[in-house]
Amino acid sequence: MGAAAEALKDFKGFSMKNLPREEPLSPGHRACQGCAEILSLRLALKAIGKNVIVASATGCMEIVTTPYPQTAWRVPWIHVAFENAAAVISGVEAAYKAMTRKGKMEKKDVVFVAYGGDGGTADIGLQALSGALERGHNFVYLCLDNEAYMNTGIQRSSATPYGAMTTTSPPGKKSIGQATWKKNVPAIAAAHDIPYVATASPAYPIDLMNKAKKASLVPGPAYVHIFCACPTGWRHDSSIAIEVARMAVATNVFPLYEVIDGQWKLSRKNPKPKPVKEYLKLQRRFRHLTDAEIAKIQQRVNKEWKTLLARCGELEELEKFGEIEQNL
Ligand SMILES: Cc1ncc(C[n+]2csc(CCOP(=O)(O)OP(=O)(O)O)c2C)c(N)n1
Ligand code: SF4
Ligand SMILES: [Mg+2]
Repeated sequence: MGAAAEALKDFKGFSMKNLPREEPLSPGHRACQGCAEILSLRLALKAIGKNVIVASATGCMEIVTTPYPQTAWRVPWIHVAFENAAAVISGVEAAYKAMTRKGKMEKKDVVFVAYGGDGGTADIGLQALSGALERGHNFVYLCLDNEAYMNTGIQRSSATPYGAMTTTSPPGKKSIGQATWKKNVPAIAAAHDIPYVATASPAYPIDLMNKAKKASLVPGPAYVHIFCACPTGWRHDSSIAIEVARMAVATNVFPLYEVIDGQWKLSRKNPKPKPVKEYLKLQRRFRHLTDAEIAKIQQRVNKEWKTLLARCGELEELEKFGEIEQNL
């Protein structure tokens, strides 16, 4: 049994009956109505608990929780630059280790958490993240992926999906919107051979909380990539963020899985995937897409789903999907 599996063997998981009551991130923040990013962060922190030190990259979740002189945080929280949340939490964790070893501080089960948006993770903070994962610091990294630089006005990132409209990938006569495919950051994290990697969605809140908790229990680095629907940037009604997030899973646009000690495991099978069109049509950032472009996206989603099924050893699912993919 690997180190992560060993650390998780007694973890029973949360259910509707034993949800934690604590709220490390309090109400009264200034996120937009219907924001799934703040909800995801709240759920993850609830699961991890109060005994935590949090480093926040610049981004929406920093801005909306700490308008000077107020803060929505009830736990120690450090605002760092856009690019270095993982480097800062590495330093905090190393200092804590040194001070407790020297007897200068009492040793408690402190969890070290860093979070960043997709821009702060997939782009500008990727080097700091990779370094921290490679050095093996004992910390949890939460990537809050709303698929663009929302805080500064909806600019594209490398995690923006193909075809999406952003202010720096505007669709027009010569542009279909974002021209590149979404960077697969969870796979990059997994390539560091760390104990725990997972994808999560606020549409499956208990699953999200269990994954955040597991990430905090394993020894060494853990990475959780959370799909955060953003009504403001994705141009959908503020009442449907969870519906959009659920549809991303139902269409295989954002599959849920874990990688524990290097073993890939699907969290949800999807015997009857819905066509990606069902997901795209909920959001105005995709409304300019032609049927030909949608077909191209469908093909890409199918290809990535098959790669994931193979990584997870789901050979029966892979065979069944081969029979139905032409109809999507
Ligand atoms: C070096 C540097 N470049 C640019 C900025 C401006 N900036 C602050 S937050 C941000 C975008 C954040 O995007 P993301 O990480 O995806 O988080 P989101 O706001 O979408 O949650 C940018 C460009 C900065 N603070 N520092
Ligand atoms: S812009 Fe998007 S991610 Fe940022 S606070 Fe508003 S809804 Fe949330
Ligand atoms: Mg973002």
